[in-house]
Amino acid sequence: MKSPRFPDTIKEVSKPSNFCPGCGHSIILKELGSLMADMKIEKKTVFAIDIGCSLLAWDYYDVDTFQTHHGRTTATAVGMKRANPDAIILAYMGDGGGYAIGLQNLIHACYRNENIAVILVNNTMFSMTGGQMAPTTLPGEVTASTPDGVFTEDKPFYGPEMLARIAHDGAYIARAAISNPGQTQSYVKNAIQNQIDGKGFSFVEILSYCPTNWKTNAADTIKFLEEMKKTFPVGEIKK
Ligand SMILES: Cc1ncc(C[n+]2csc(CCOP(=O)(O)OP(=O)(O)O)c2C)c(N)n1
Ligand code: SF4
Repeated sequence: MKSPRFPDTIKEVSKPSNFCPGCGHSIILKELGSLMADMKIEKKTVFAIDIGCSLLAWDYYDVDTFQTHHGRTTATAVGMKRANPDAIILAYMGDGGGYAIGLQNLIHACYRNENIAVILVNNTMFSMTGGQMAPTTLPGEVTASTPDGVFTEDKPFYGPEMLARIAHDGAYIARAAISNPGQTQSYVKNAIQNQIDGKGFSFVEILSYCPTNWKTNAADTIKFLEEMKKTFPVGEIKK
C-alpha cells in the first residue's frame, strides 16, 4: 500500500531517496508526480531524463522513462514525440546539460516549435560531478572550478528569455522557483497543457536547491535561492 504522502505516480521503494537531503529535485519531482496523477496522464507520458542529478529520477515514477547522455535529452525527446505523436513527452534536465553541451538541441527544438515540454532545473552549477561552474553560475559565485569566484563581468545565461526571442506564437515559456511549489506546479501544468493542445514547444526553468554543492545549511540554502531570484526573474515569459 502506498503511503499517503506519495502521489500514485511515484513508486514506493524500500530504499531512501536518491537525492541529498534538502535537494530541490525531490520537491520538483513530487510536484510533477502529483500533477501527472491529477491530469491523469501517467499512461500516456514518457519521461525523458538527462545525465546529471536528474537521472536519479530514473526509477521514481510508474511511467515510461528513458535516459540520454548529457544535454541530448531534448533531441531524443523530439524523436520520441515524432514517433509517438499521442504520447506526452516531458524532458527533464539540469542547467549544465541543457544550457551548455545540449544548448543546440534546445534552440532547434524551440525554433522548430517541436511539441514537447522541457523542464530544466537551474541550481547554478554542474552538481552531479561536484559543483563546477555552469552557464547559470552567478557573478562572483564560488564553485569547484572557480575557487576565486566567477569573474564579476561574466553574465549568467538567461535561458527562458533567450528562447522566448526565437519561439513561435504557440510556445509556452516560464521560470519558476521551487521555494514556491504551487506556482512551479501551475507553470509545469501550463507547459503540459500546451503540449496536449498541440501548440508546440513548452519550457519551464525551475530555480532549485543544491545544498550539497552550495555547501549551505538549511537557512542559507533558502537565502541563496532568494539571491538567485534577484538575477533570474520568476514568471511566465511567453504564453
Ligand atoms: C557527454 C558528457 N559529458 C560530460 C559528462 C559528465 N557529467 C555527468 S553529470 C554532469 C553534470 C550535470 O550537471 P547539470 O546538467 O547541471 O545537472 P545537475 O547534476 O546539476 O542536476 C556532467 C558534466 C557526461 N556524462 N557526458
Ligand atoms: S548534488 Fe545537489 S542537485 Fe544533486 S542530489 Fe545532491 S543536492 Fe541534489
